[in-house]
Amino acid sequence: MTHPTIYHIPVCPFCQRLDILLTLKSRRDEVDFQLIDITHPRPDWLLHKTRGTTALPILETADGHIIKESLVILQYLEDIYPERPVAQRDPWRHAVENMLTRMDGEFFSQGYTWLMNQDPALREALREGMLKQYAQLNDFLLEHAPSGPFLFEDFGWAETVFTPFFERFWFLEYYENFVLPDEPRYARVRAWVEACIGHPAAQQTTREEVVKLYYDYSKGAGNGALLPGRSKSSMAFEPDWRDRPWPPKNKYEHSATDAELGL
Ligand SMILES: N[C@@H](CCC(=O)N[C@@H](CS)C(=O)NCC(=O)O)C(=O)O
Repeated sequence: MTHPTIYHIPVCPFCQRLDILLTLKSRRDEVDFQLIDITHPRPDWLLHKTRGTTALPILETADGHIIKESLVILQYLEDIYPERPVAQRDPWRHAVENMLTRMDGEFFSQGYTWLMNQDPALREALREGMLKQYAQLNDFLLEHAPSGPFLFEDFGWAETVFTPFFERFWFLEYYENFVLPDEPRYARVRAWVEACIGHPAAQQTTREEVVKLYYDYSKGAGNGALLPGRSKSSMAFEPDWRDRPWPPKNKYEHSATDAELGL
């Protein structure tokens, strides 16, 4: 093997981070990307590589070592392809982007928890929780990068980490009618989100793909799990999402069948 190999799941936000970083470095073609179908149990050869863990992405180095965790893999790629650095080199600037990067976990969990919620009574609290996350990002950006749109001059490390979530949260617009209110307290983060989503290196997915593939998540079934009465997950490779209809939006009132989802 001469190139590193990344084992990844389509539409996985953590996997998209790696694709974005490599695209920024113009190194996308130097890594082999191997798709894994999340709707089937992991194959034995893959479990052997991971010593039993199932989360992806993982990277296999050219000499056969396995690296797990998207942020660790990002750093490895940054180190082996040091030209066109994406992370900041100045210690203070690097600390700033790391502080922002560390806010990714709560942001991700809030969005996915809301998407997977099945209790309409919790909707308002989940919406508030999501707004709080955006307000925290807004505050951070106002302190460290008031003029923007990015944290520093260009789309960089923090943008690579967050943009896949901004794009996944199209599912909140669709299934939860969530829009960031047009208010000054979200203006800075809104400019950041828009600039991130519009960047040429972050075009690996679309609103339509996210909305269609994440239908089952919106009904509470994550990671390719099967919902009652269904024989196929919305995360399945076939039929291609482009050939499927848009799913029903009323997740609290209705459970779509395979046929309604074009599966
Ligand atoms: N902290 C991990 C999270 C990776 C993760 O949760 N990946 C999901 C796909 S989006 C996954 O593999 N889920 C299936 C599983 O864990 O078995 C990272 O940053 O790489």
